[in-house]
Amino acid sequence: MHLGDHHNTPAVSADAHRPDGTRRALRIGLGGPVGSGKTATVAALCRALREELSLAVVTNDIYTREDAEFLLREAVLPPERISAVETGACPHTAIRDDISANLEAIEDLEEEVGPLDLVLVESGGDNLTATFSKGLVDAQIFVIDVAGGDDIPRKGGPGVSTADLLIVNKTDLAPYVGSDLARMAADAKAQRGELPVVLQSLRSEEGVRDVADWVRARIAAWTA
Ligand SMILES: Nc1nc2c(ncn2[C@@H]2O[C@H](COP(=O)(O)OP(=O)(O)O)[C@@H](O)[C@H]2O)c(=O)[nH]1
Ligand SMILES: [Mg+2]
Repeated sequence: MHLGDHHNTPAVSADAHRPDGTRRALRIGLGGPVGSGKTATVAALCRALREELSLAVVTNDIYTREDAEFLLREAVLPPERISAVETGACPHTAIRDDISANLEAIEDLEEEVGPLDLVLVESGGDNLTATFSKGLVDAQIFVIDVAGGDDIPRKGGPGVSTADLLIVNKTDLAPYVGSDLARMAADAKAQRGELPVVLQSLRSEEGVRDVADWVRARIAAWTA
């Protein structure tokens, strides 16, 4: 289910080229609370897009490499296309303030397996306030889920209100946790205006389809 216009002008960070003059990959960040489905969405996007795009993933974990290991186990991409950044104590810092470890991981991927069309950067376990630096990613997706409480869209916060795409994940669980999807959609719209919202269940047949279409549109705008 799609709400709003998904053809907004991309927020493109300043330098679209690598030092050697070639166009770098479009970089999309995925943030949101622990357990909302970021890694599962990354895995589904890799499966949906890997035949048509050259892609790679950077994960951020606090002390472990669990997200990267999950993606490796699931074999969503060849191992050399998955890179893990261990962020230490504060996962916000690595995507917002000191982004050097992430930038280095992306540049290494571009060198080793490039040219790349797309790099997905998953943030480490964080809360509702973490957003990516515009120096690190060109667009950001914020992932929340229906089991986290249906008042989250109403409460807002920078991720919910300003991310380029908001995903309300796990709609299959709504009946079990008493979440009102229509209300979540309306609250999200009130916070976000024209910015798009996708309600999805990765357990359904459509799965990540709407989000994959949104990514395709961003890639088309990036390479135009
Ligand atoms: N029922 C249901 N479970 C999901 C869905 N998406 C992800 N999950 C599960 O939710 C848990 C947390 O997902 P994960 O992607 O690891 O969350 P992350 O911490 O945001 O990266 C895992 O057990 C996933 O299999 C969904 O759409 N529906
Ligand atoms: Mg994860």
